[in-house]
Amino acid sequence: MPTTLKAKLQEKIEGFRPRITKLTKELANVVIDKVNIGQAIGGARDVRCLVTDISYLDPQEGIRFRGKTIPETFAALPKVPGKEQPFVEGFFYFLLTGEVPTMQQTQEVVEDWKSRAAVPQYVFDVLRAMPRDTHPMTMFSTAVLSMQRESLFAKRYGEGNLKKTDMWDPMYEDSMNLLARLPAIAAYIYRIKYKGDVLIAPDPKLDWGGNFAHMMGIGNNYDEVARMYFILHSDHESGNVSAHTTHLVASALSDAYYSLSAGLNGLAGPLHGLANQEVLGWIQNVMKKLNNKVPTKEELEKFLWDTLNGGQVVPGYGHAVLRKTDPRYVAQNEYAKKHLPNDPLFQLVNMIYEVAPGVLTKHGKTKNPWPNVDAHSGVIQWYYGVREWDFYTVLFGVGRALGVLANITWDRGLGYAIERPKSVTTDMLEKWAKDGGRKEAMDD
Ligand code: NMX
Ligand code: MLT
Repeated sequence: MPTTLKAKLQEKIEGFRPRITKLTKELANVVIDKVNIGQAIGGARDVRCLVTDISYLDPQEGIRFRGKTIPETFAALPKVPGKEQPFVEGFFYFLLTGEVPTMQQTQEVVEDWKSRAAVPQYVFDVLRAMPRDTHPMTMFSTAVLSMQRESLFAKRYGEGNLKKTDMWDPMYEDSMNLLARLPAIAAYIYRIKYKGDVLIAPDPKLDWGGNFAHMMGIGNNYDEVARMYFILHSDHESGNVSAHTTHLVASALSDAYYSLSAGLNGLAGPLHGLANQEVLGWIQNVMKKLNNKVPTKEELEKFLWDTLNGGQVVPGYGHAVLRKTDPRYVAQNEYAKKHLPNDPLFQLVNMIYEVAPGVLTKHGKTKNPWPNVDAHSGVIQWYYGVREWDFYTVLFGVGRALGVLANITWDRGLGYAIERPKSVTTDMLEKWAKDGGRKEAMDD
């Protein structure tokens, strides 16, 4: 008997298919974008060639999950009893189906994930075999990949009779199994790396976010931070490196384990998810240079210029799509105003917000001088006692898994093709530049 979530997902996928069939069979030649040389060399920026209905990023407004802004999303979802933040389980139901679940439907996902949460012992053995100075993102990605032997998708595909229209089913099962296990894996990495190998067993009474906080060993309402953080980091449409990589790898019909592990490797880059650790490193460096004195605005301005003149980026600022302050930054800022208003690091982050956009604008390179999600996330973690900042990207990764796994489940539901853009040579670009453009493209 499928759960409500699975039955609802099947209904949604089947209802959606005729739209995709019409678009690919009858309307495939409708032009939606053109590509220039700058975009071909410059990371395909702004080229509209990916499709997802799970989230959409407007450059001015920021992210909407299934059509809802961040405040609307948080307001709509069922809350954990006695808490302010929603269940992550209910949020996943919403991402996957586009419908806000009832409390009962949410509880069903809570129970479903609990029933799948046991992490195989060999995963812990693999982590233990790794040198303890290995970056936690390497450990996290390796742990995910090590479980690939569990893939139901790979098993069903290997049996030779998995129909294309049925592929979403084992992809969904793999995604649910993976999600259920990620909090325990992430907390295990944290505890063996930084907490003297003293492990904390899961508490079967707790929800996904609550159990994560419990296994991390962090109290003082850190469960609320965990829920907020995972939801905020979940999805940012399809073109960012982690989402795109996960989608790309899954497009070869690689299973969810291969795909998520690949996406996490992309997230581990300093221009992407690692920026949250870089921000804390940057701030600590400033404080160290000032013998732990809080900098003045003038001192801060000088440090920003030193970073830029040293040929480095200011971490946590700028974005490939956004042209305003990231609403994920705003959401965290509001949380911090309420729960840690007097924290010196929070005050410093606010001061950076007052100074950095002006400096970046004067510097004149970035198209967006405003902060992104990573400018804020480390500060809240630091306040709650998670001070090992090289762990921060793992937290991003646990959250990002929600979005990318929902996406690849839908990819299989809608039968999206293997991804294979066309490359050209530099000689070709130079010739087309001389000709005033590629003739065939201009004729279209
Ligand atoms: N500090 C200094 N220079 C910057 C910054 C920044 N924060 N942001 C962009 N630039 C530079 C960029 O390096 C590029 O220089 P060049 O022409 O010499 O190559 C120029 O400005 C134009 O870049 P943009 O078109 O504004 O940005 P792009 O879309 O290429 O890159 C980021 C977007 C996010 C990679 C870039 O803004 C950046 O490196 N930011 C700092 C790192 C960061 O916070 N990353 C996290 C992003 C969010 N996330 O979680 O993934
Ligand atoms: C993300 O959340 O993936 C980042 O903001 C990067 C992006 O969207 O390009």
